[in-house]
Amino acid sequence: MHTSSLLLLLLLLVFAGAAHAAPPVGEKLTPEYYSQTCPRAERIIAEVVQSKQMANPTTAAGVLRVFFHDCFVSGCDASVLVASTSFEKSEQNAEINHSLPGDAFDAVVRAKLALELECPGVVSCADILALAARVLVTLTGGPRYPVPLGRKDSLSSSPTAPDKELPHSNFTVDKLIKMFGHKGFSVQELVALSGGHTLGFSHCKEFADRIYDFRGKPGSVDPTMNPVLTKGLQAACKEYLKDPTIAAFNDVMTPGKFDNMYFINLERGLGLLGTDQELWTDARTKPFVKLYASNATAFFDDFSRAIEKLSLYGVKTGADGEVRRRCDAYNHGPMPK
Ligand code: HEM
Ligand SMILES: *[C@@H]1O[C@H](CO)[C@@H](O)[C@H](O)[C@H]1NC(C)=O
Ligand SMILES: *[C@@H]1O[C@H](CO)[C@@H](O)[C@H](O)[C@H]1NC(C)=O
Ligand SMILES: CC(=O)N[C@H]1CO[C@H](CO)[C@@H](O)[C@@H]1O
Repeated sequence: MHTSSLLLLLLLLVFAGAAHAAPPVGEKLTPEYYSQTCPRAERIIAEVVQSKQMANPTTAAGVLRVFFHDCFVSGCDASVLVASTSFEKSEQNAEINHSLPGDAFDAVVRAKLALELECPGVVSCADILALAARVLVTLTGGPRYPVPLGRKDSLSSSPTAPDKELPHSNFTVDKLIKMFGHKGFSVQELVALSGGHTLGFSHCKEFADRIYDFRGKPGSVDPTMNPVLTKGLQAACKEYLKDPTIAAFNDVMTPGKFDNMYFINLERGLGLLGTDQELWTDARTKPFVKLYASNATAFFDDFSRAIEKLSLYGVKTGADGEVRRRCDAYNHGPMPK
């Protein structure tokens, strides 16, 4: 009597423990996930995003950033792609999304359309985004890293999560380390992933305090910024309050090329965002900046491992998600407008 109820309790505990520890029901992710059901998936995605990148060279940076945002907010589940409707607000309503580039969304939508013709209802939007990011990193000169497949698309998208889950350009290194650490990423992985800022641009408001009113003092500038860059940015951003679309390249030297120049820049005070430059100031992150500035192979190796890990963050499998028919809406149907 006693022993059997104890056994039952133990069994319950074991099962409860297992339910917590094990990944959600469903298959393990593998690069061969579509080899039977949609063998040309990868090639189709590559073709579509390559031609998009040729027509619009800002696509690569946009897709990489959207992928990062997708993964950090509730896992790599295409929740970032869901459009807000008048009935249901999505992540796209978050303040931080307001600058997510339309070209990136367009690239995914086009790839999805092509895939739905080839093998309808098979390839998830989360996998398309993950593969598109890899294709574009490689195309711009970066490493070709493995992308395990089999992500399902989310059944929800929270309009308040992005502002809580994503780093801001005014974060301290301490806050960055805490946020990445909370999600299971080391200091070294934080620095390697920050190398994504070798591509793309940031709007003036993201670094305006560094060039116009550092620490709230009008007219003062961030002393860690190279004065040549400060002068250039002050001129470029002069009208940014009137025209919020004005932006500057994250990597001022080789903006369209995926390379380790971002880290070399930091050594010279040429980081654009406060969070970029502080990786060089802070003793915990500096050694990795040094390493990646001096050794591009080390950067590519570590970036590859870190972004593959990022691509597995919080993924949904089995009944925890679905394969959306279109990337901007759940399959339970568009809500009436
Ligand atoms: C470490 C913390 C990070 C912070 C604080 C941060 C912040 C930002 C900010 C403020 C922008 C400019 C947005 C705009 O003005 O439109 C930006 C752009 C960008 N971020 Fe990050 N980011 C971080 C990490 C990452 C990571 C891990 C990746 C990818 C691996 C990434 C990829 C990008 C890319 C590619 C752009 C350029 C987007 C474009 O040109 O369209 N960022 N980031
Ligand atoms: C950092 O930026 C965010 C978004 O722009 C803003 O809401 C927040 O108040 C800022 N935090 C600090 C400490 O300035
Ligand atoms: C650069 O990094 C790679 C990969 O970690 C390593 O194998 C190589 O020895 C390093 N090169 C130098 C010159 O340190
Ligand atoms: C609320 C909002 O502005 N959402 C935007 C998020 O980004 C996409 C892509 O640029 C826009 O289409 C949304 O309007």
